[in-house]
Amino acid sequence: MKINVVTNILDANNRIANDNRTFFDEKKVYVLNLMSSPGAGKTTLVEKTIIALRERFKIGVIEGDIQDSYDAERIAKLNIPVVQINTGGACHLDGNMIKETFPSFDFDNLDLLITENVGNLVCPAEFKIGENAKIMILSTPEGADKPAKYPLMFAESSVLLINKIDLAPYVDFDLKKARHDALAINPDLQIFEVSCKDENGLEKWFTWLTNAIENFQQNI
Ligand SMILES: Nc1nc2c(ncn2[C@@H]2O[C@H](COP(=O)(O)OP(=O)(O)OP(=O)(O)O)[C@@H](O)[C@H]2O)c(=O)[nH]1
Ligand SMILES: [Mg+2]
Repeated sequence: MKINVVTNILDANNRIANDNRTFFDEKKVYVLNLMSSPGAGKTTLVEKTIIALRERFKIGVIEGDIQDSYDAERIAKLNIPVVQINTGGACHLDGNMIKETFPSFDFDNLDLLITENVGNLVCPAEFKIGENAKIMILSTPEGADKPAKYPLMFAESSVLLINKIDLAPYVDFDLKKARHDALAINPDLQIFEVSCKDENGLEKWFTWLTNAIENFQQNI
C-alpha cells in the first residue's frame, strides 16, 4: 500500500499564500502582515495609520487573535471594513485563514489590506499569508536583546518599527544594540523609531507605506 505523506506543512501553506497573492495582485490590493509580541502596539499602529492615510487609500483590516474581538471593535470604531479571525489557540495566521475572509471584503474597493497577526515573536514569521511586506514592531520594554534571540522575524521583515520610544529611558532600552543586532540579521531592514502614543516618528512610516503602495499600484 502506498502511503502519501505531506512532508512539509509550510509547503502546503506557501501554495495557498501564493494563490492569495495572485488574487490580491488581480485586485491591486497591497497587503501588510503586521507582527510583534503581544502588546507591542500593533493595533495602536493600525489605528494611527488608518487615521493618517484614509483620505489617500481605501483601507481594510484583518485582526488575528487567539480569542475575542477587542481589536476588531477598535478598528470598527473608525468605520473601516474589518474581519476578526479567532485562531482558537493557533499562535499565527496562515494562508487558509486569510482566504476565508475573502467573501467579507469588497476588494474592488480596497487599496490596502492590513493584517494584524497574533501576538508572538516566533510562529507568524514562518507562515506566509499572501502579503507584499512583513512589518514588525519591537517595543522598548521588551528589551534590546530580542533581535539576537528571535532572529527569524527580523530576517523576514522589510520594516522594523521600534515602538514606545517614549518609554526607552525608563526601561533602559539599548537602542544602539537593538539596531546593530537587527541590521546584522537583515541589512536591508528599514528601521523607524516611533512612539505610537505621542506620534513621534510616525511620519516616516507613513511615507514609506505610501511609497510602497504607489509603487505597487504603478507596477502591477
Ligand atoms: N507608552 C506607550 N504606550 C503605547 C505605545 N504604543 C502602544 N502603547 C500601549 O501599549 C498597549 C498595547 O497596545 P496595542 O496596540 O493594543 O498592542 P498590540 O500589539 O495590538 O497587542 P495584542 O493585539 O494584544 O498583541 C496599549 O495600552 C497601548 O496604549 C507607545 O508608543 N508608548
Ligand atoms: Mg492588537
